[in-house]
Amino acid sequence: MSASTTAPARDRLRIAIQKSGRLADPARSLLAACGLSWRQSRDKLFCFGESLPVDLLLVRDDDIPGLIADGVCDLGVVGLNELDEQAKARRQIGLADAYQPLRGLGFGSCRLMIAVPEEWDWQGVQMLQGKRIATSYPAILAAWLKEKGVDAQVVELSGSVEIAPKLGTAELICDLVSSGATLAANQLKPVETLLESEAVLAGPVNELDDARAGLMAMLLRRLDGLSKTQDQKLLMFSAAEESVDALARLLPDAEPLLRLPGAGGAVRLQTMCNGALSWQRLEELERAGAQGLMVLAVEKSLV
Ligand code: PRT
Ligand code: ZN
Repeated sequence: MSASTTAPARDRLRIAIQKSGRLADPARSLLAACGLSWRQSRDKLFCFGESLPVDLLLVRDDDIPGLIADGVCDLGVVGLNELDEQAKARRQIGLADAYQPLRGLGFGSCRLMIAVPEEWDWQGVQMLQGKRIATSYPAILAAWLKEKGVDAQVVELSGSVEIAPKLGTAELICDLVSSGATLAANQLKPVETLLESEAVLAGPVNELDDARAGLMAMLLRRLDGLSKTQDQKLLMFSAAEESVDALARLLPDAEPLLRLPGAGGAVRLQTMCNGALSWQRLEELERAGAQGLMVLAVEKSLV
């Protein structure tokens, strides 16, 4: 049953993040950039929200989907791999969906991949038929094998999956890969991608119906404001009136130039650009008559 139908009305939002590990620091920094701050409790598992009624629970990443499903937490920052695994495992035993990814957060990127011994001449998924595959993601792997029509044995391991072929517990593995160094160190090579993963903000499938709904909407809006401005730069310069058209032609990917009155007959101009503005590009603008060029990073926006 969902939290919204069982739990009493609450006026503080609770977010679960990883206590320590790859996602812990970036999750905390992102939430802080959304304007949240906390008073650290002595046991450090619960951080009381100071700037807003938004508290943090510091837990193992594996526990985050379950905490949302049980209504203990309203939101969580967790790898899509973990969320998807637990969602599929629930479905396999007939439980209804209890959480969903709300936003991709742009960190913790990795891929869930099939990796085989380097000496295998990879011919395609039919090579998996009848093999034993070691993984910590049995539900995702089972669903993928079914979709591919391959009958293979899933060997569930909670860690050190990459040494399973050497130990003889499986012929190949299905594990997370980021740089690929771990696979290479174990004489394995990646051959198939099951999932492209990143950290996500996960929330319940049912909407909240008390004060937390407003807090959640505000947090999502701030997150969107941050991700929208991530690559945006404000470009400012001044120029003589007769140079403005030529300068605008040099900025085809920017928003239309905004003109402001400048001193001594010059026009002050500004525009938003996406992505990097190289030194070369600024020098080109300068040769075309731009003066006092300034590039400013955009920190926040509410749109
Ligand atoms: O204690 P807790 O249970 O909270 O932490 P954990 O040990 O389960 O998780 P942690 O901190 O290792 O990972 C948290 C999340 O980070 C994962 O669920 C993924 O969403 C994400 N992530 C991103 C990764 C990786 N990259 C990653 N490379 N998680 C694990 N790895 C491991 C992978 O399993 C393999 O052992 O790193 C190794 C491969 O790395 P490369 O760079 O050698 O390819
Ligand atoms: Zn974990």
